Amino acid sequence: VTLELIGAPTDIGASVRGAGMGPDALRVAGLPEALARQGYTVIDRGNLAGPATPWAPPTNGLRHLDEVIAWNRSVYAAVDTALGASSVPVMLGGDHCLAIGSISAVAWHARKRGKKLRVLWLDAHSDVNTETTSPSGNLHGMPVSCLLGHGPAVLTGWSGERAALQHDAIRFIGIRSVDGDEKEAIRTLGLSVFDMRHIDEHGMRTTMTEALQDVDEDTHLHVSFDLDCLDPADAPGVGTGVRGGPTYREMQLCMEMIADTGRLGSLDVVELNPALDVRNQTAEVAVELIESLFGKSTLVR
Ligand code: DIR
Ligand code: MN
Ligand code: MN
Ligand code: MN
Repeated sequence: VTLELIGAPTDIGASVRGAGMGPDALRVAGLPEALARQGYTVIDRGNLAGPATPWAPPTNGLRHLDEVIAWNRSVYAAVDTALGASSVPVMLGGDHCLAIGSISAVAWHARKRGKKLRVLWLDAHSDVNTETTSPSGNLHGMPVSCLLGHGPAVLTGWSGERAALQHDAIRFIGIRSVDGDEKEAIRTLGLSVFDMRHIDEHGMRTTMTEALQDVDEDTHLHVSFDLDCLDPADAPGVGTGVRGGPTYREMQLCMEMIADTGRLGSLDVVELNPALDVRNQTAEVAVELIESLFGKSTLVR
């Protein structure tokens, strides 16, 4: 299996600056070498280029829309190329708005291959705002809406269908910060959310068994890993940390159970903000979790 690392160094959709340094912090923490040690062929495609962040206020409820489109076009093209070569794309953000391009490309390929798509959205936030509901205008809070076909028209339909994802293709894990209108959207859209209360009451093992139900040999599994899913005590290097997330150990189990399916076909690693990190700790934690996601275990290999 060949893994293609695709750096997307931008904070274009974020509320805090610094996520643009994420890809290089992951490299400094040894991500390419770690995956190569596990026996994968690793191609580091380097960093994509794109517009600078103007740090302008939102217009019509959307901040930096043109730049967000430009970055996502580049991400789409790179992920599309990787999947076309039968590689596993690993998109290194950058903020979470980049999942629009990444998952749109994944959805296109999954459909072409006749695969069911299952997306695991690991996040403190549900990212299902739109330009009318968003309290901030920041597009990193809206990618799920765009992928479901409800965002601004210019950011939907990239997969060849209005909605890249059907509402039942996505599972949210670790959620604990949901805006008022997002709660409404989750209910009306019928989204499957395993929030922190669910993890507290049932444990990560049961939660992941539920989230991975019906994943089979015909499934393309995509993981969109927002590092603020983790408790900020373990992962302080994020722009919008929220207390009360999964611990390092719970997240390791989550990754191990995903690996056990053998169906992981693509990955986003987003919202790492080295400007807010402590001696690159969050990047190092991310590398360890990604190793587990790609099958590293204590007793095998
Ligand atoms: C908030 C924050 N729900 C917003 N979202 C974040 O601006 O839409 N997503 N931080 O990762
Ligand atoms: Mn997110
Ligand atoms: Mn988040
Ligand atoms: Mn349950």
